[in-house]
Amino acid sequence: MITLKRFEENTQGNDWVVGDLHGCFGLLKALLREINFDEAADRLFSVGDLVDRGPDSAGVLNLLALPWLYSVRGNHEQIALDTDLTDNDSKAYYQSIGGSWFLRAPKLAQDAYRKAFADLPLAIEVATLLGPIGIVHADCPLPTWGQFARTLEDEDTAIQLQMMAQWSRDRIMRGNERGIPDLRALIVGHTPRAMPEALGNVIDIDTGAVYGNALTAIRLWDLETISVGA
Ligand SMILES: [Mn+2]
Repeated sequence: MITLKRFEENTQGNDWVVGDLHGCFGLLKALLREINFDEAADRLFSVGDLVDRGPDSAGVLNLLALPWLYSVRGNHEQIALDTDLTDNDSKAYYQSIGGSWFLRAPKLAQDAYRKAFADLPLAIEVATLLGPIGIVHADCPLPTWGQFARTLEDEDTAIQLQMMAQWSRDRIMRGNERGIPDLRALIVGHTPRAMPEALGNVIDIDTGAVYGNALTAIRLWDLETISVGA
């Protein structure tokens, strides 16, 4: 299922979005301390790519069980879903991009990982006082969020949109500053940058935690970023 999940405004606490974790869950703990995360009132959204390459990927089910954490599905979760475990080339590809933790796991565990990843939405929309904020792993593949949301309901085209939403680096490569006019901001990851980087109102918060750089979170009410590590 290719879905967009909508959240009401958080009137009790702060909403944050964290960048690509890739199994760096220890660094996430440090980040939560740094932002004084309040588990009773705050919400943590994720741009996806929770797993692969990093040390704690096998613990992802504990992360996804946290009642205050909500993630979109990144290209790495998608690859865990799509890898053909009877095909050596397919497995070799996943291995080459950090999937050995998954390939080594017992069949029952692989099934549990896949069930959890299949449940993740492709996109999240969060209401804030200053307007809606979109969250997707790589990019909004259409000029407006509204078009994207509507087109996702059409199953024939949704699969192409899913690919672009999880993989596209087109906006960042072209330096396209047009932004997404019907959102307050779009928060993405997928393309590691030295610092959080805004193109128009599209903000990439992947600061390459798994490559020894920083892990970044952005607070939704003021779009302030905080990084730990590096
Ligand atoms: Mn990615």
